[in-house]
Amino acid sequence: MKPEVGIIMGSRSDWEIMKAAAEILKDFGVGYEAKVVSAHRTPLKMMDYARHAHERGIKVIIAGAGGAAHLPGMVASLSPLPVIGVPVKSSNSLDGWDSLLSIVQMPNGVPVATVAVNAAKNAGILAVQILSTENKELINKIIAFKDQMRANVEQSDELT
Ligand code: RP5
Repeated sequence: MKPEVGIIMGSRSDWEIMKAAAEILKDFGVGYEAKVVSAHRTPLKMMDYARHAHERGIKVIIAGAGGAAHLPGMVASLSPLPVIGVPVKSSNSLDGWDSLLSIVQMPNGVPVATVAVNAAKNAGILAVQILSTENKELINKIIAFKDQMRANVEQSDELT
């Protein structure tokens, strides 16, 4: 399947969290690619990825990183694509706060749509929703997904 979503992360160690984005994209039948692209360790690769992803048919980028998480913001500064940031509570993280704040507190003009700490699944859902604005089949799948979620809650809303 042709990748439409680029999932990138600062380290292989982020995959344990970031694979939830890949799983939800698989569930919705959306093609993706997943790569390690580090703002600090491979900055030139990051620049190349951010500047050219849209030319290869990527439509949304999901970027996850922990600690001093510069990857989502730097990619957003270089790419015309929407970037969804996933703060990862990594081994070098101050409980996820450092990553969350460095991803969410972007300057005006360079947005990163930031999800909750470790919420790669939500990043995947948001990517599908962005793609679904131009794709009737995907929007119907999102409607069905929400219906199912509501039904699941309603079926088990009694507490004993
Ligand atoms: C960040 O540092 C990465 O995104 C990762 O979350 C964290 C730790 O990386 P490793 O030392 O495990 O490679 O740049």
